[in-house]
Amino acid sequence: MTAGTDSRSMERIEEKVAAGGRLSFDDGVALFGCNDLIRLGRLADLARRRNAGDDVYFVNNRHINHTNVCGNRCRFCAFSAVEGADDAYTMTLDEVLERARASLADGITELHIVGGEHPSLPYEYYLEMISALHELDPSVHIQAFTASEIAFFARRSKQTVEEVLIQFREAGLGSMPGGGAEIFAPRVRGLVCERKISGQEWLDVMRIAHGVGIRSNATMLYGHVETVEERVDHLLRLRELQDETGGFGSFIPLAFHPANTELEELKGTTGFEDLKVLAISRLLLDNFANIKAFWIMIGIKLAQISLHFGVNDIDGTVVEEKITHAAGAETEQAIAKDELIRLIREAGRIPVERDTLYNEVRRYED
Ligand code: V47
Repeated sequence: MTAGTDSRSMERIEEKVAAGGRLSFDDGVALFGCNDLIRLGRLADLARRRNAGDDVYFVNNRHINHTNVCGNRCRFCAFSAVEGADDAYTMTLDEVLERARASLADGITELHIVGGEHPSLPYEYYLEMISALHELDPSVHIQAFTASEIAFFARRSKQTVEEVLIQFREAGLGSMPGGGAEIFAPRVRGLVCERKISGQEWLDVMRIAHGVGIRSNATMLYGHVETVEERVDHLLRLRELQDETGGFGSFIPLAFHPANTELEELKGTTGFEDLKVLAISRLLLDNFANIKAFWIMIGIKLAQISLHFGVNDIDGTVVEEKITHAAGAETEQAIAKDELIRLIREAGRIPVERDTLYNEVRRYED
C-alpha cells in the first residue's frame, strides 16, 4: 500500500461496498493509492458477483475500420493518417460489405465500426454504409461510430446531433461503441486531443443518443498524461450520466499503447495497472452492469485473470483490429469462440455468448 492509503481507509471503503453504499471521489483516489492488488481484486469481485453474477459474456463480432484518414490528429493515436499520405486508406462501400459478408458465415451477431473523421468523405458515404450493411443481414447488430464521429457528421451535414442519430437509427444503426471519450478533463484533452470534441460534448452526444433509444458503451483511455484524480473524475461523470439515462451497456478501460504515436516516449501500461483500473472501474461504476476487458489491448491471459478483478465481459472474436495494432499491440487480431469459452471456463465461470444488447445467444454450461 502507498503512504496515501492506509489499511484503515481501505477497511472503511470495504465496509461501504459490503453495505452496498456508493463510493465518493475521495474513495476513488484512495483506491488508486492502494497497491494491495489482491485486496482490490477481492473487493471488485464482490461487487461483480453482486451486480453481474457468474456469467461471463463474449460476443461473436467483427471490427471494421473503414478509413484511417482523420482531421483530429490525436497525439495518442498511431492509426490516423493525413488525407493523401502513403499510409492513408479509405475503403469503398464494396470493400466494407465484402468484409462483413466474409464474417457472416462465421455466425457473427455484431459489426463494430469506427474510423477516422475524414475531412472530405460525404455524409452519404456513412449513411449508405449503414443501410447497405443492414440490408445485407438485418439480424446482425450494427454498433458504429463514436460520439466524436457523430458530432463530426452533424457539423459536416449542418444538422443537429439528434437529427443525425435518428437518420442513422432509421438506416439500421443499432448502438454506438464507447470510443472517443479518452479522459474528459480539459487539461488532458488540451495536451493529447485538442481538436477532438470536449468531454462535455462527448457526454452530451451520448445523452442525446440514449434519449432517442440508441444505447452505447463508454471507455476511458488511461496510461498517458492523466492523473489519478482525472481518472476518478472521468469515471464519476460516466456514473452520473448513467444515473440519468441508464443507456450505457458496458464500460471498457482502454490501455494506452505508445508505439508510433506522438507520445512514444511514454511507457505502456503494466499488467498491475491494467488490473487496478479494471477493479476500480467496477467499484466506482456501481450502476454499470458490465465491465469489459478488451483482450486486444491487455492480452488474452491478463483478460482471463481480470475475470477475478471485477470483469464480466471479455469482448469478442474481433477478426481484424487496426487501431491498437498500429500502436504496437502484440496480441493477435482475432480469437476463436472455442478459445474464449475455454479461457472463461478455466477461470471457473460460465461462458455466455451474448448479442450486442446483452441478450443471451447461447450458454455453455459444461
Ligand atoms: O477512441 C486510440 C483508443 C479507441 C490508442 O465500445 C487507443 O465495445 C490505446 O473505442 N492505445 C477506439 N487506445 C477503440 C474503442 C473500443 C474498443 C473496443 C471495444 C469498444 C466498445 C470500443 O481506441 C479510440 C481511443 O480512445 N485509442 N489510440 C492507443 N494508441
